[in-house]
Amino acid sequence: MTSARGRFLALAVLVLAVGAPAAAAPVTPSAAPSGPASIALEPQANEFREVVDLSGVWDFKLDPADVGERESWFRGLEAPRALAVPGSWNEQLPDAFNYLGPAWYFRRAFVPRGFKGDRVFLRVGSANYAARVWVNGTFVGEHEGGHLPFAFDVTAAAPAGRPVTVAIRVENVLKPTRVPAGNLPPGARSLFNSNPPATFDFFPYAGLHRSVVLYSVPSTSIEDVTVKTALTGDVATVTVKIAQTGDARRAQLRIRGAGTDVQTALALTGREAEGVLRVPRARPWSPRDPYLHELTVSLFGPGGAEIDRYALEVGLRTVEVRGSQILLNGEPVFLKGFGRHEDFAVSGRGQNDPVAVRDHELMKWIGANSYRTSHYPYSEEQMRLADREGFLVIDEIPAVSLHFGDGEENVRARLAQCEKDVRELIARDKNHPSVIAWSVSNEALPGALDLSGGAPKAADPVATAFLSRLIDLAHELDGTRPATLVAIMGAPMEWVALGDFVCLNRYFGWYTQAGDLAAAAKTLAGELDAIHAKVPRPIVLTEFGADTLAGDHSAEELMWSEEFQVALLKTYLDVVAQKDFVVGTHVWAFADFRTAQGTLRAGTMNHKGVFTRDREPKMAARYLHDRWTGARPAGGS
Ligand code: GCB
Repeated sequence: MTSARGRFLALAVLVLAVGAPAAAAPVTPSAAPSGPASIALEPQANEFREVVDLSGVWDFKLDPADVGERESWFRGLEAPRALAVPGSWNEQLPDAFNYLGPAWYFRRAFVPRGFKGDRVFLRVGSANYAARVWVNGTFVGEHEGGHLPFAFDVTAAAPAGRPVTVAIRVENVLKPTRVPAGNLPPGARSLFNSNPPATFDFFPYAGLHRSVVLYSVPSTSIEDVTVKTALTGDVATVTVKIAQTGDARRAQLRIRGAGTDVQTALALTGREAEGVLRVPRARPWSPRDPYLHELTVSLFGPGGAEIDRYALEVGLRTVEVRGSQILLNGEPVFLKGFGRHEDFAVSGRGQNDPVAVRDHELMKWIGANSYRTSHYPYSEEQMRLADREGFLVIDEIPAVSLHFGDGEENVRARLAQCEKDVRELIARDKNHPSVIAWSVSNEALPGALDLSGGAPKAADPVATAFLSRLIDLAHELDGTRPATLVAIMGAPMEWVALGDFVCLNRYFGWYTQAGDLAAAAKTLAGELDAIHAKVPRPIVLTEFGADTLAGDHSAEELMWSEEFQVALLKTYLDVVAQKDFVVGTHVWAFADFRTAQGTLRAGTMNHKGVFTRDREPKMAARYLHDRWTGARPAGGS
């Protein structure tokens, strides 16, 4: 048993530490009085809280000479262009497709009078990759890392009942020290030789990818809520830990739904308190019945009046790894689904709710019950969709293609960023019933890559310590979910063994043994057995697939044809059906997606989608639908 795993099991019986506050990069003290604020609770509107969504068309300007800050562009942009938020700039502006340097967003808004007397925050859902923020010309803070929110207290900078300006400088310069990395020095390991020089197989879209909101909370308010659920017989125990800002002395917890209405009072003597709600005849959450209860947390003032409230949708469920199985509510579960991307024409990586809804509908149609947020955290809206539609999500930080051969300093910088990502992800997503596991990396790269399926080489201890640290951190922050990492073909066994369950990406029959599916089946079967013999834990096949040009057909099942994609998926699913320790299959990928330019990617796209980029089904979609919905018997896989 590895130390990471051992520690997880020990931690599982301890009370969970409260979600860590957001850890944005430190800001220049003289310029930013308040520092980063907690991103744990998504802003919501009710009698005590207000939200102003600044989505829409903003002023925008590229800053290739990086003069904006010196020339005070934060006060307004001369000759601005129009750009939609949320949305990447790369496909909205045809001349900026490959541009990843600094650019400025600016807009005017109004701080509602109703914000008076409250604390006011500006929250950015995702800025890829680094952002610096000004409100009414005052620098309020900065943040590194795409895909996760950050917020600043702007009460002083944005008085209620007055106009306000918001300026955000965003850049996505690819650097070896970033996560994921790019622009590696010559000789450093990278799987791709692409333009832009990413180390990963998806386009490095840049910009404000999710909403920017101004919101208010009362001066004494709920800052964080952490929910843990347990099931004993038909009774659910809901343990709720709250943190407040201010000095309320009394709180109330209430859970409603499925004929239940249970509440409990909570005495507060400091910042944090914990209470337990018992729900008799509980209706557990599951993919088959994704029922959500409403949990409300209220704070009361000295006179007994309610002064703040926060509502959360809660699923009563448990997740556990036991032996070679993943258990949901105590029952073995098989994960059927996909690796996906937030990717669509024109909006790029920008939050696109209609596409997210269609994706979840198509996944339900096809018979899927699970997906991985490959290769970065998805929008909060998607996580709520997963909760209500009943998907089992492996929630991943942006640590794709980690490499370790470019010196201690760079490795240390990436570790710090990964740790920050793990903290921010768990702070944001810890209460979603859909999230069944944390993934702390995808395809970390060994020094020497061997794709043959033979015995892997020994690991670089620095890399093992890096990955192990991330698994340990996920366990420290959340004792209720397994943590894992996704292993590339040929990854050292030391890495494969770090997760509470094993995740493998395999491309036999495509990148190796090209077009030979009989050989691929043999290699896959042998390798699964060999890995399970060494690491007797459940295995999820987190990627397998074939690039497929929609409309390309061949009776001989030739590579790139729709027939070949069906044949490859069938080959893998048939092998898996013989291995009861394989508890999940995620096809790569749900839909075709944009990549950087390179010789491997025709049309600047990865074509391994079962759906095209505009979500039309390839033959494989019908095949999976028949197989996964039981229209064609095929074991549990
Ligand atoms: C992988 C990566 C994924 C790629 C995929 C491919 O192993 O995890 O990001 O897109 O292979 O299609 O090559």
